Amino acid sequence: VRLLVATSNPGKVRELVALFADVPCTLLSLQDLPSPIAPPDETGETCTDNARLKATAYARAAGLPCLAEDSGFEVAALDGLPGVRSARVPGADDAERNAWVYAQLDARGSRESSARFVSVLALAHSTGDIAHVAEGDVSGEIAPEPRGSNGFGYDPMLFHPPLGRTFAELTQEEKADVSHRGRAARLMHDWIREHIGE
Ligand code: ITT
Repeated sequence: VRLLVATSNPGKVRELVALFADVPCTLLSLQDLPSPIAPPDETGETCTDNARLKATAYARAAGLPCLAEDSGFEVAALDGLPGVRSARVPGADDAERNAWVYAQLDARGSRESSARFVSVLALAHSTGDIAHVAEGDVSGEIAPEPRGSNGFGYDPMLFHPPLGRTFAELTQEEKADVSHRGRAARLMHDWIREHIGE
């Protein structure tokens, strides 16, 4: 069975391919397809809506079973923003988007806040029908300054108290053990192994 890991974000591709390395499927990424697929508009109001919508759209377009993910970074002091809009924060790169979130906190007078990452993985059959959805999250504290250069996105901003480092200071394996994506992936992985034969 071929399974399309449908995300345009290279950081997500890297982590998902490692997390699903031993499912009984041949993993393909969007770059492996013979012709490009236009990304669907993420019109959902929740990460779950958008994960389902992306899995369905990419599965239909490719004619392959498809795994898609919608994730977000929720800052408590910003009432959960940027949340489902995490990829649409203004900025040319991750550093600028991190700076934008810090600027929102500074405008409130303090960088102190709890925050969390959320991941929703959706698996669609090649018809586009949703087979399974799995969620994971991880909570931490906003780091006083961005720290670390591993990972991607908002990883430098989220301090993980149990390991005493930000997510961008963890190795990919350490991050996978504790992250939102690792948690969601392990649930999805179990489901795939039960439902998809060799
Ligand atoms: P696809 O829709 O093509 O999968 P995307 O980057 O647009 O790619 P999302 O819509 O799910 O994906 O956006 C989630 C954003 O949240 C993402 O762009 C990152 O900025 C951030 N994010 C997600 N997972 C993260 C992680 O593990 N560490 C840091 N930031 C993360």
